[in-house]
Amino acid sequence: MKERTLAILKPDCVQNNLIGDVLKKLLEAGFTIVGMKMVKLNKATAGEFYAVHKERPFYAELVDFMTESRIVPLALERENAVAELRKVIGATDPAEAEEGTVRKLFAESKGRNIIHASDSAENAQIELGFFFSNRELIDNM
Ligand code: 3AN
Repeated sequence: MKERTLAILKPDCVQNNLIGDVLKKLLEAGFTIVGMKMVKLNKATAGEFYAVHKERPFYAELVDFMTESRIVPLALERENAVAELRKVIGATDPAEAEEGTVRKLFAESKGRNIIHASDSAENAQIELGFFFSNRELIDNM
């Protein structure tokens, strides 16, 4: 069954002119882009998005990074989208990511790691709702 998940092309992706390269990898991996926008988060909104990481030592750094510049939230669709996207992006730390993954190819560190992907079907629904209205994601407006 087709499933949807959320990806975010992070500030380092936008700053380093890698939007096109990363989108190409995602499309080659069989994802259909069903929603796409460019936004700039403020500290409050970025903090809300990453609220689950509030107690982690890197939380402030993460919020600062995600508000450095514009980002590109993407609603992506394919069979088994959540798990397949995690595979395509690779491990959080690019040094540990497998060859050919987005983070191995383009990311510089654990913090500045190019792309976010929802980690479960449940979080995908919540995170899609954070950036896209139902209306934006229906196929026949
Ligand atoms: P993933 O993005 O692979 O799901 P998580 O959920 O462990 O990774 O971490 C959420 C985000 O927090 C990561 N995308 C990364 O940008 C950031 N992060 C994780 N670990 C660190 C760290 N040690 N230092 C700085 N940022 C980190």
